[in-house]
Amino acid sequence: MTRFRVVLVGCVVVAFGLGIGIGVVSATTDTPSVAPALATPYADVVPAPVESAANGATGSGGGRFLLSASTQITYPPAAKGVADFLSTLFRPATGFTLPTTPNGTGGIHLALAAPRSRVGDEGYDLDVASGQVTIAAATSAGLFHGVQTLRQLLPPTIDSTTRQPYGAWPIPTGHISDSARYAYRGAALDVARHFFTVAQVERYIDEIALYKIDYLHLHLSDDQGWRIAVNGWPALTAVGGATEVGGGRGGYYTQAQYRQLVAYAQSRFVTLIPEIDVPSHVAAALAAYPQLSCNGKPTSVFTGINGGFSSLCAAKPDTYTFLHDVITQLAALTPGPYVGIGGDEAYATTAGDYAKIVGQAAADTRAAGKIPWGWQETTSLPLPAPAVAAYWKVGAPPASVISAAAQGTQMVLAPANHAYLDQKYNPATQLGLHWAGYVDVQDAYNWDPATYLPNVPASAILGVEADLWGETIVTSADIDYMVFPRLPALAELGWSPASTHDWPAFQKRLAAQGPRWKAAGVSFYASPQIPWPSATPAAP
Ligand code: TNX
Repeated sequence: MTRFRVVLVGCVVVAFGLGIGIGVVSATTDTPSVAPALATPYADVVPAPVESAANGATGSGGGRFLLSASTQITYPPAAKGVADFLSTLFRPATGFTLPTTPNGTGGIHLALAAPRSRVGDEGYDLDVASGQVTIAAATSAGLFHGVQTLRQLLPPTIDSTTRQPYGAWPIPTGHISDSARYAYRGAALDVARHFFTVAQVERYIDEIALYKIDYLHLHLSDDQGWRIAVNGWPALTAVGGATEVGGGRGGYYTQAQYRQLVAYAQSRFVTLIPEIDVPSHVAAALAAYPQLSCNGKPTSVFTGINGGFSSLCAAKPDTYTFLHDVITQLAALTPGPYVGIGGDEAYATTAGDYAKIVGQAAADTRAAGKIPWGWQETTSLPLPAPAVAAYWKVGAPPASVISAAAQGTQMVLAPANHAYLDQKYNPATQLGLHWAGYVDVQDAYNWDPATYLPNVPASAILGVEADLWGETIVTSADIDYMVFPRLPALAELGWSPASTHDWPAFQKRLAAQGPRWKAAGVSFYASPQIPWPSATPAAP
């Protein structure tokens, strides 16, 4: 490896031998060479930006910005959170904690300057010149998304979890202008079937934020577990939280821990949607409080994987006290607009009882100042607007979905045969289920949310959601394997304009993510549909 001398001048690293050296020497240090630049980073960004163009050579001798230990981040005070995030983002790989300076210019410059009329609430302009990187947006969320793009313009080893031997990291010069197609780009994590700790969920938030996902829907209750403490109902967690699929010890979040998750997600511009599932998928709650079932008989906890057999009792006043307490407390923990009330697969509930229970859950949600988020089955009522219904089934939409959408229900698209990340990739996949078929990355990518539901206007589509159900998912490595590479495909459907949709181009762009996941220790499925760089190991 070539070693050369780096001279630290105030806040600028000056590297002799690179043609950009000047200035007064304040300190010197032996530093290994510049990390190898990427050949086509602007063409490889996922999700695809609205517009992007490289405008410089990628080799040595110009056409690049060099990131080093003394690259300053300059920012408007309102974007301090983004500056702080960026300041330590590359520390594991580089050892750098980049200095931050409010109100300055130079270095990596964050600006709340781009007009909202052009980049929207979440878009940004990113300009890389050899002397300064500028990210401009109308909001801090836009700046944050610009930072996530900037990461992908750096070499893949910038995401390493271990220190790399480079003193400077090249970003080829160029420009990106970007904005979001849909406001809702969701991921769902099922913490009910198997419990995931606060640290595991935070890790997942970081993974989804890379691809500009902005909602994380947490499935907090199901037959196999109740995962959130509710004041006044201690057995929900003491009994219902102490189990999981297969009979493991389960777990739950205290309200303080849940608040910690909310704050962590907010720092990544991800909004949490807490979901409790009623009137079915409630065996854990019934094991804790038998009076919520119609026969009132004690039941033991459930550790299998079938669903839809349990039901709250529509005739019992306790049911409504329970719903009110749970929903009111979830709403109080939630800064975002939505609280999830479930509503799927209620095979043990009559249509009339379903309407009473789901109708009351929705009313409680609205009374607590939130918009009810339910599965597509809730369109049978339908819930009065504003309401969100998530389409998950395979096949043509039932009439209730079409009429609810016409009456103002906003649709989130999570069709299982494209968007369920718990479905196996192929018959050899060890993890996952396959009731919706096998879902490889091309299946995840090749559909258009705007035209997917016949007779539902594009204006009724709030966005897309990639759902990881947890029946077979036990570890963070399991999460990674099922989520990557499909989540970026769905994230791109949510973020990128339809005009960029192109499977051959996506195959190539996704391939460039492989070395990043490898560097970051993400155990992804190396689908044979993608031309991974040869250093990436083949799929098992
Ligand atoms: C269907 S999606 C379910 C979930 C399961 C999933 C497994 C939905 C609304 N209900 O309860 O976990 O399939 O793929």
